[in-house]
Amino acid sequence: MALYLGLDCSTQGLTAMVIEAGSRARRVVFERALDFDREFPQYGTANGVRRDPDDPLVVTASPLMWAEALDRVMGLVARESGIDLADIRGVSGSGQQHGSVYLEATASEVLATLDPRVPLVEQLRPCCARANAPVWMDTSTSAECESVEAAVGGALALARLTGSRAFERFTGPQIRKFSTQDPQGYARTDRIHLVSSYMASLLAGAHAPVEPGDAAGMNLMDIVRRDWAQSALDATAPGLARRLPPVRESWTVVGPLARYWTERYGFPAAKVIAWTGDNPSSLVGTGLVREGRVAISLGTSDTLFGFMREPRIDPSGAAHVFGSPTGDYMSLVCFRNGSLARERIRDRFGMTWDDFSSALRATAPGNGGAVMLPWFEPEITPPVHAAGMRSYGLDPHDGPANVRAVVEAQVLGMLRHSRWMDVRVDTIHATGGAAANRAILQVIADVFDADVYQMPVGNSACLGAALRAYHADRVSDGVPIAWDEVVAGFAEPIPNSRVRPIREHVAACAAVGPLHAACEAHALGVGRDPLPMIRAYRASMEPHD
Ligand code: ADP
Ligand code: XUL
Repeated sequence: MALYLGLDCSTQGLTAMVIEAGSRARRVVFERALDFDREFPQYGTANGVRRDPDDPLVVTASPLMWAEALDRVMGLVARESGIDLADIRGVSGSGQQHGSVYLEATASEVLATLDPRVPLVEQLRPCCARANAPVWMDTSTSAECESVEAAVGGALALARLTGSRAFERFTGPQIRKFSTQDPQGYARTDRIHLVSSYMASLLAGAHAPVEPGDAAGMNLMDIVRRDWAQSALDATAPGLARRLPPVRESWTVVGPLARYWTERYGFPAAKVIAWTGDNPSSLVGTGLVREGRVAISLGTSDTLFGFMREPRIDPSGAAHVFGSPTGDYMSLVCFRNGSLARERIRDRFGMTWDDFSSALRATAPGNGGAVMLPWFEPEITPPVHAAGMRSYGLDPHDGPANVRAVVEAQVLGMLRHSRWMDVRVDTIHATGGAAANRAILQVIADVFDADVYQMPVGNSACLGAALRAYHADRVSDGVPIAWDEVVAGFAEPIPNSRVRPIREHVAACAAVGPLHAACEAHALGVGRDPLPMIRAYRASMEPHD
């Protein structure tokens, strides 16, 4: 039997999943999650992070908490899974992206000689050059973002080089801030890890490399060459190259599980595979392993992410391009006004979700040219700082028209702001709480002219990690396996969940696309008044004799 262990060190907790992967059986055999707040109260986290009381923009977590959680979850896998540990062939993982861990030179020796009798956290404590790891929720580096962009020739130049313009949460600007605010701490730092490469290092008992999926979230890696970009390193901090792990392929075997794990818990010397970021891992865990497939996650925020063969860049600078663990690329586009915007409209008209769905079904695609821009909160895509819903030609008292307006605006926005990917989307995997709503999925199918499938609820990042371990084990054994075959039977849509586009709806949605683009441009202050266009559209819709 071939078993693979996937781990996901996310913002709020650490999850372990064991899968059986082979020609005979394909199933999840064990899953266990540890919640940081509940299980490790001594670190004082709320939702897995700590906010600096003096500066709410600063958000961190302790790398020691992650080490302690890894130790505990490995013990639980050993004791509670009921599996024969000897069957585990590979271990990999995913981490929340962008967060960084700063270790002193003594870490190399400590990792290489981890004592199985002493808790991991005690052995690591002395080698942290910085007590706190800044995480992706930290937004305190605006000044650093500006200087990094200026030094490489502007935001677009940085996006072309690294896949993204500078973002506050990205690792490069965070490193720059640390190096200037705590030069002594930076001088003591021998190695800067991502959360992913740090956790892989603990498993292997040696400094692990980073891989292009997660390294693309640093503003430091050349997205085409998949290696550090010297101009970005120079723009960030002095002596940075020697402090970074090497960039290696996603399926790199870092080494066998360290003696710490084999002797303390009885694991075999299974292969430790490089870890990636949670979003690249979810790409695998939702089965997006070929071009034409994207996922739309309808959660608190909405995100669209998808597989790309080529490293294309969003010229507007709103989206990200990361490496894909398959060796290709992926896009990530975030829309802050997702479920919360839909809820605003639902609640304003006193509806249930069933009423909301009925309203969507009862209204015509194109909404008679009535347009909403649902920026109830400041928006990420497109960048909008001043919150406030805008509307054009929309009756504020017409509940059903407002329901259609909010959903069409969101989905047409997803299409418009993912065009730069230049990928013909034929299949969409829908996830997140609102993916339960098939009326919303119908709008997605009609706007994208693509089949939409519901994905089972589950930890797709953790599943992606276990599947990556399976893939890498096969590659390193010299029997490579196609990615479609890796995900088959695991990362598949719910049977019979397909929502097909309706031909007349597709045409109606395509016809209002330009109208929405014009309204958005006007609302952003870069376009003319769209009302004449709306009038012309409405006139064209009137029946002719
Ligand atoms: P998170 O991003 O916090 O993980 P989830 O993916 O769990 O969020 O999605 C939660 C959201 O799903 C809720 O905010 C709610 O608005 C939305 N939701 C749940 N059921 C429905 C439904 N039937 N129709 C539309 N939206 C729904
Ligand atoms: C992606 C991002 C988050 C984190 C945490 O850019 O910041 O999705 O990876 O999940």
